[in-house]
Amino acid sequence: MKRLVLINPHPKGNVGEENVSVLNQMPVNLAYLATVTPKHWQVDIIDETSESALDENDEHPAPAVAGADLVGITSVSYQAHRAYKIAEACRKNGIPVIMGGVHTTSYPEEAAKHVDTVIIREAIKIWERIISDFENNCLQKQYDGGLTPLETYKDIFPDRQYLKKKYKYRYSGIITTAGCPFHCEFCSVPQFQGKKYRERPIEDVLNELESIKGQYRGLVLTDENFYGHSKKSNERVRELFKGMVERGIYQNWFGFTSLNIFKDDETLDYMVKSGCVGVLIGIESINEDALKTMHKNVNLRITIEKYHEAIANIRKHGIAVWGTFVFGNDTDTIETFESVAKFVLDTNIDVMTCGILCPFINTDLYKRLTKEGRIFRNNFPEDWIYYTSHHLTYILKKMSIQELIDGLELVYEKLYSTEALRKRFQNSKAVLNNMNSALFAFRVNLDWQNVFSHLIANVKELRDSGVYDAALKQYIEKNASCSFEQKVPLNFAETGSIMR
Ligand code: B12
Ligand code: SF4
Repeated sequence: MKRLVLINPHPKGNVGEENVSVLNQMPVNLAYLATVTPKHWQVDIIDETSESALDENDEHPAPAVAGADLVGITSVSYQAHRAYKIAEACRKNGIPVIMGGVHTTSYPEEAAKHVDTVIIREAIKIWERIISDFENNCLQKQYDGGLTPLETYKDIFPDRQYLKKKYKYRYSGIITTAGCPFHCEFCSVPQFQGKKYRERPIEDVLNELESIKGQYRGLVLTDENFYGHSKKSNERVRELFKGMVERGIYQNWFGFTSLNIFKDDETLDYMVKSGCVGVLIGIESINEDALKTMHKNVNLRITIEKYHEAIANIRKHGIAVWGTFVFGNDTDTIETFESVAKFVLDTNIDVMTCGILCPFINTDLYKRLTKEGRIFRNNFPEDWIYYTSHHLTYILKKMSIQELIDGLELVYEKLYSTEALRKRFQNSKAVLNNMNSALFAFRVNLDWQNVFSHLIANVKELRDSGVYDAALKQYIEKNASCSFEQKVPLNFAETGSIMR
């Protein structure tokens, strides 16, 4: 029997969302590939967040990988360098490597230098053919799986059992839609999942949910945004949650959505009845100019004035609001941090997590910052490890690196000190009136306390290394004669920022 090993790489020492217990869930993409692999193959999956794919010296394939006939690796950008290292070790041992996922889709040219075969976009429809090409010795250098009509997923459920048994995951994910018609400057989703919002038939989702009923402590809807695309799509999603209630599929879950769900009491009601404990909402910023630079139109449409009402209404239903924010926009100053912390405390958002703006490869943001010569973490592929939103990768515009650190520390102190967390938990308990949701929020906050302190440590490490100062100096010298540069203060060493 031929043996396939599928790998989810993890750069050693990275502390990110994978360290949040409710987010530490199985790689559903690899579980899908396992399902569609022909039955005469034996499939093993290695998740490097739990187990290394290389030996103790990080040089040769670990025993579980060594005997494979074929290796498949998934990767978002920050995993790419590790993925290439694993690929190199496998290929040296004569094992061909196929790589797919977000990073290869966004940057296939780079991946092609490190692996035998690169897969662009989604692999469900073409995986069988790829395996057959391998068996017939005619594996191609590149395949494009295109965007899968989600009806295709009918009766194709990811093989979760194998992973659950092997790593004892308590959380999993489920696809109900894919794609996004918006075009936020920093986001790579429309680029690789397409701009068309694709919806999976409700019956199909319900059948899958039923098949795993009671097996997971929590599920994440992996949709980038499950609500607010059109009246028709809102009706569909309402039917989905109603269907869960009617079929008695009670399951604690959370998903990503936009704030505009707040007006839809009926859907919120079905959500909580079906087991929803929280919604993660990309608030990103409470500054209209910052939202404009990000092209975050979905938020601009709601208007910032409405945020308070929107958050209060979602919470009234017993659903925790998890707001995500991004710092480091060109309009952000040291004052931004204080106002975000105040906003979180005023609105009593149950969970607040944040990141530093990240120019993911080939997004509009990446192109703009590259054109402006501001990206200094550009020694690829090594530097991909910094592309997590938990590192600073480009020169800030209106802040010094010290101001970024001070601002992040202020937010930490106001929202993440043990006393602040205790108070916020009391508020979640009282207002949500739903212990499941309040405990969910508290658990995320406790885990995020650790992740957030690592994020701050990352920026301090960058400051202390002198890399940022050197990049800033170089940037200023290079641009001394251009018009943008006229705004650069001569005393940049004092302010450490491009513009004041
Ligand atoms: C759910 C989700 C998560 C979950 C779960 C991730 C997981 N382990 O499953 C959580 C919340 C934990 C998470 C964490 C992070 N995420 Co995330 N996440 C998503 C989200 C919303 C959906 C991913 C998903 O499950 N899709 C469903 C699966 C089935 O599809 P898929 O992965 O694309 O796989 C298909 C193809 O790509 C291809 N394929 C994939 N791998 C392979 C491998 C082979 C061999 C082949 C042949 C094919 C193939 O075939 C698959 C089936 O068709 C995406 C955005 C999106 N809409 O895709 C962001 C996204 C992938 N995440 C992103 C990021 C940055 C992160 C974090 C780094 C954030 C952080 N600061 O820590 C962490 C990294 C954690 C980790 N180790 O992966 C970015 C990546 C951007 C980039 N260019 O690098 C995305 C695109 C979001 C964004 N807005 O930009 N994430
Ligand atoms: S951030 Fe959300 S709304 Fe914006 S393009 Fe990405 S997926 Fe769409």
